[in-house]
Amino acid sequence: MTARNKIYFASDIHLGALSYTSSREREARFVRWLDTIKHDASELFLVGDVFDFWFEYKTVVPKGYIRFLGKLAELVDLGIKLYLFKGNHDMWMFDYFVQELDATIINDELVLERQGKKLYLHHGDGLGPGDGKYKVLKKVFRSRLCQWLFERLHPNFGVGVANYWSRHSRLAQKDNEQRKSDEQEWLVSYCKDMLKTEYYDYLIFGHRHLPLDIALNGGSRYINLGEWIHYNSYATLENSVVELRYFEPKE
Ligand SMILES: [Mn+2]
Repeated sequence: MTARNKIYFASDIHLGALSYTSSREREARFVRWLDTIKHDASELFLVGDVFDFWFEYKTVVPKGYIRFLGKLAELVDLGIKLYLFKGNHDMWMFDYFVQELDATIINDELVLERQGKKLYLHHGDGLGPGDGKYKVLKKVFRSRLCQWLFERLHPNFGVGVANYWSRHSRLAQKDNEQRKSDEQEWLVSYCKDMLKTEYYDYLIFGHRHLPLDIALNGGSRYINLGEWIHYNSYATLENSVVELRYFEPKE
């Protein structure tokens, strides 16, 4: 029995995305990864967009993902603490995972200290300069009224429309994301701004869909967790160091 001395971070698995077959294949891969971490993980942070779409009705949740949810339950039952961040695709998680998985749901950012390091975590949507349209949309989508109205739609229609919309998001585009200059990597700008007033050792995000580990001023690092369609990327915190890693790399 190994010690539970590692913390794991992953994001943007987008379960349900692209096609049923590709989602099932990705789910199986992610479950294999969860199997490899279950003996040494103390905490698991899923930093948003785990689902390509999620909505909880009062008595009903979306179909699918049973192996993934079963595996999460197994990890939680082994004593691993689970954190689920709301992403821009799955902001409508309410109390189902709190009830079933003892998960802590994070609405926006989470600041915490682990292994003597100060961490800042956020999915990454709606931060930094620009993207004004999305910032407004996020406020609307997250409002109780919007949720209440969506809940009134029949799921066959509501989830149908949502899935149609998801399928036309940037994930559906064929090309991988490309690294931009630091000035154009808007989360880098956001981190640099934040670091002017508060020190963090690691600033960890998803949303960018590109695994990144960028040194910032003063020894801080910006980590982007990438995604699970092209990269199978994740990060670990072990011996006070955060490292970006790849599960079952293609080459
Ligand atoms: Mn995403």
